[in-house]
Amino acid sequence: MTDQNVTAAAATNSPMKKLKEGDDNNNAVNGVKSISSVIPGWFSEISTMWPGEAHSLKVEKILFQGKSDYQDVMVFQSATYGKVLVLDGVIQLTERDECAYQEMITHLPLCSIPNPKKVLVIGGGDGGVLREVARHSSVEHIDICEIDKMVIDVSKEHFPDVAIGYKDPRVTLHVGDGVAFLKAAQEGSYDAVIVDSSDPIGPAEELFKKPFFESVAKALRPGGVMCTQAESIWLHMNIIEGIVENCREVFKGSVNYAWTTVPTYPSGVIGFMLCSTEGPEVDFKNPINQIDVQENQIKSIVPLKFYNQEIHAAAFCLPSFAKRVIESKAEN
Ligand code: 4ZY
Repeated sequence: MTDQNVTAAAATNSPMKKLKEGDDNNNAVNGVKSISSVIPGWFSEISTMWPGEAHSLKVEKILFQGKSDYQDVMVFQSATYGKVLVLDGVIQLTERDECAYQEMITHLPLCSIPNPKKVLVIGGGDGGVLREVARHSSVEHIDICEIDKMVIDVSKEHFPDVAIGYKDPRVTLHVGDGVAFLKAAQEGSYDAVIVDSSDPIGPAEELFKKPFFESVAKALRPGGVMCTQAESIWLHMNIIEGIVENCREVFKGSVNYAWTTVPTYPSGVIGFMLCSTEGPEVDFKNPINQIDVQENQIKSIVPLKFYNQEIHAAAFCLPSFAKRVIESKAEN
């Protein structure tokens, strides 16, 4: 049984009994500290990507469990974060805090360039990034390439306020491999590429490698921008170091790291790598666009919950330990 199976099993109403009424995570039972993943009714996120720790959410009801061609897919109703989407045992979004990720990964790049018109989203099958791109009235066309149709279908059914992004008439959906899609993309054709990947184990592994970044750079116009999910400064400095190194070699414009807080992601934070190609200079730290709230093409879209101009600028302030590593790698 893998770690992931253990976590999924823990969320079911399994016959495992609560060890003793009143026992909780921190209480020793028979001299042994209880393990959160075996407490019935709780989902614990256990992975080799964050050894020795696991964030847990109380499960009210499992709403969907399936196996796609690529991964295990689960949706559950949590006690305190709304509905939760889990892929291969890893939380991808919760209704309560998804705004912090989707808004930041989208508006950090799109508010940094004048009049973005053509945008490509790689991954992001839940539709949340599409919802955010749709707030930009300058955008004329949005391609999305998501490999897993089950993620799209499950999101449309269980997360309508996230998947609402698919309703925008500017969106064209491509179900397939993002790496292949980018290789075939017309050179210089996109103003922005947003890579909403999961962790670099499983289907998303290639999205962290140099050849992928080379394809992104080729598909962007001069002075075009990429924003990619870039893990946690608390857990993954080695991965981040590699991403920064690759991006510095590939992207000849700006290369910056930003981060945000997402309470249900491992360590409670997640980062973004922001890069631009050679051409008109991009100053990611000083946004030039405001989001045009009046011109949403999707009428029922909710107002921004997280992003604003101050938080945009603040996202690039790094703690010293991360700054040392990232700035040394990001130097020309
Ligand atoms: N798709 C965003 C995401 C990335 C990493 C993790 C969770 C969600 N762990």
